[in-house]
Amino acid sequence: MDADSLPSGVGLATRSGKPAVDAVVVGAGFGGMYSIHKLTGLGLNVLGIEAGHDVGGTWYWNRYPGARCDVESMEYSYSFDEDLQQEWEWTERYARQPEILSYASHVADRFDLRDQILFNTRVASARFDESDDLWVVRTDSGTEVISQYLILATGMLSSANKPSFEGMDSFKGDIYHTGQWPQDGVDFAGKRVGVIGTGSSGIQSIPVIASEAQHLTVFQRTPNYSVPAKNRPLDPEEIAEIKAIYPEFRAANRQQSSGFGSLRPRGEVGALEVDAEVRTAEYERRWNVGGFDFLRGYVDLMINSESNQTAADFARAKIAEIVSDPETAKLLSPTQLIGCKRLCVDTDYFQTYNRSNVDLVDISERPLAFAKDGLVVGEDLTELDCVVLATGFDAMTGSISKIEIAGRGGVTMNDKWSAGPVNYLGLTIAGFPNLFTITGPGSPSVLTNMIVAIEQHVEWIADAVATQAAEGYKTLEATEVAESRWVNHVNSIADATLFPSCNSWYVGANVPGKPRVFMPLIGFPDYAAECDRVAQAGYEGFIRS
Ligand code: NA7
Repeated sequence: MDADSLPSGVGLATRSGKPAVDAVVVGAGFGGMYSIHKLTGLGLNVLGIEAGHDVGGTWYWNRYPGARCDVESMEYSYSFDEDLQQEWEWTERYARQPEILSYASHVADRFDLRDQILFNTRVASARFDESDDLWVVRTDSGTEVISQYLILATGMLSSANKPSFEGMDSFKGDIYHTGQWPQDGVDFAGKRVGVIGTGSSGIQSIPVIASEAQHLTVFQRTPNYSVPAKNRPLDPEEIAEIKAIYPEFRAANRQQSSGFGSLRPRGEVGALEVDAEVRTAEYERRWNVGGFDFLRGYVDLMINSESNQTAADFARAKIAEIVSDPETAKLLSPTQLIGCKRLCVDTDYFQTYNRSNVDLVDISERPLAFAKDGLVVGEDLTELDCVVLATGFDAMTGSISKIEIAGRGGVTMNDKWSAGPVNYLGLTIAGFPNLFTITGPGSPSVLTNMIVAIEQHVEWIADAVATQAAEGYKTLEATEVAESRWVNHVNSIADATLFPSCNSWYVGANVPGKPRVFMPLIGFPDYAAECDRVAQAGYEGFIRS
C-alpha cells in the first residue's frame, strides 16, 4: 500500500519503509465506526479497512426482504453524542434495515469517518512482529500497513454459513444468502421460491417473500419460537419523552443485563411462584406488548427448565391458535426450551402459513439436496426458480478465523482457538499484544443490545490506549493465567443457566466441526463493572511493557 492508496484522512508515517498508522480498525460497522471516531479523537492516526463499499457492517450486508432490528430504535443507536441522539429521528418502533443503514451513513458523514476508511478491501492476514512490537497487516491486494494497535470490529454475525448441499451446483436457478443479499434487491414476482432456514433471518423474510412470490416453500430443519414485534410508527410524543431524558434513559439501559428495556419493568419472582392463571395473564400481556419483553416476566425462565416450560407451552399454544392447519401448526411447534436459541421477533410469521401460496416441508429427518429444477427431500422434488439460504452465520468467531492472525512465536489465532475462543475479558488474547476484539466471544456481546456493548468496549479500549501512552507503555497483553480464569468464569456462569443445553449458534452447533463452547458471557452490568475494576487496578491480568 502506498500513500496514494490510503484514504485522504489518514496521516501517514513510515516504518521500515512501509506505511504506518497508530491503529488499524478492521470493519466499518457500528463497532468499527465508533472505534475510528474515538481513537482519532485521542489524536491517533487510524486506518479503517472494510470489505464492503460503504459503512454499516451487518446492516450493509443483510438487505434481505423484511430485515429489521429486534431491539427498539430509540435504544439501538449510539449514545456517545448528545447532539446525534437528539437530532436523529427514528420512524418506527423497530427500524428496518434501510433506515439503520441511513443512520450509519449519517454517522459516517457527521464525524467524517469515510476519509479514514479503505473500502472494498479485506484484511487477509495480520502478523505481530516481535522485533519492534508492531502489527503487520496485509490486505487481499497484497499490500501491507504497519500498526501499533489492531482492533477487530469484524462483527459477530457477519460470516455467512453456507452449507454445501448435495447437487447445489446443478441447480439452474439463483441461490441467495440472506447475509449477502444483492445490492439491487431480488424480484420474486411470479417466481417459485424456496427458503431454507427458520431462524431470525428466515422468520423475518418469509412473510415478505410470500407476499411477493407466486409460491413459497419453506424447508425447516428445526422450528423456532417467535414472538410478535407489534411494530408501529413511533409517535412524536413518545420520541420527545425519551429525548427529554435520553442520557438517563441510556444510563438505565446500561444497568440492564440485556442493555435495553429499562422502561419496561422486569418480573421479580419465579414463574412457579404464581398461580397458572396469573402466569398466563402475564404472558398474554407481554405477548401483546411485543418483542423480547415476553421473556422478562419471570426471573428464572433461563435457569429453571420447569419454569421455562410454562413460557414455552404458552408460545406453542399461540402457534396452534394462529396457524389454521393443525399438521402445519404441529410442525412449526418447537420442542426445545424457549430462549436458549435466540428468540425471534416477527411480523406475521406464523400467519404466513395460512396463505394458499405457502407450504412447509419438514427436513428434520430426511436429507435435503438440490436438483437441476429445485430441491429434493427424500423422493419428493419441489420445483423452484430460486432458493434463499437463511442458514445463518459462523457466529462470533467466523470473521476473525478468516483472517490469518499470527501472534507471538508465530502462533496463529486459529490454532489458539482450535478448542474454542479463549480470551481475557472478551477483549484481548494472550500472545496477541495490542490486539482487541470488539464485542468478542467472552463478552456479553450478542446477548445484549449490540450498540451498548460496542460503546462499552470502544470506550474501554480507548482508555487503555490513552493510559498506555500517558504511562509510557508500548504493549498491553493478557496473561495466560488471567485468560484461563476468565474462560472458567464465562463457562461457570453459562453452566448455571439453560443456555448451553440447546443446539444454537451461541454454542457453534450450526457449523459442522465447530467446537461446542457457549461463547458469550451472560450479565452485562457486572461485566462492565469488572472491566472498569481491571483498568483501575492498573490493568490487572495484563503485562504492560
Ligand atoms: P440462525 O438463527 O442460525 O438460523 C439458521 C437457520 O438455518 C436455522 O433454522 C437452521 O436450522 C437452518 N440451517 C442451518 N444449516 C442448515 C442446513 N445445513 N440444513 C438445513 N437447515 C439449516 O441464523 P439467522 O440468520 O436466522 O439469525 C442469526 C442471528 O442474526 C439471529 O439470531 C439474530 O441475532 C440476528 P437449525 O436450527 O440449525 O436446525
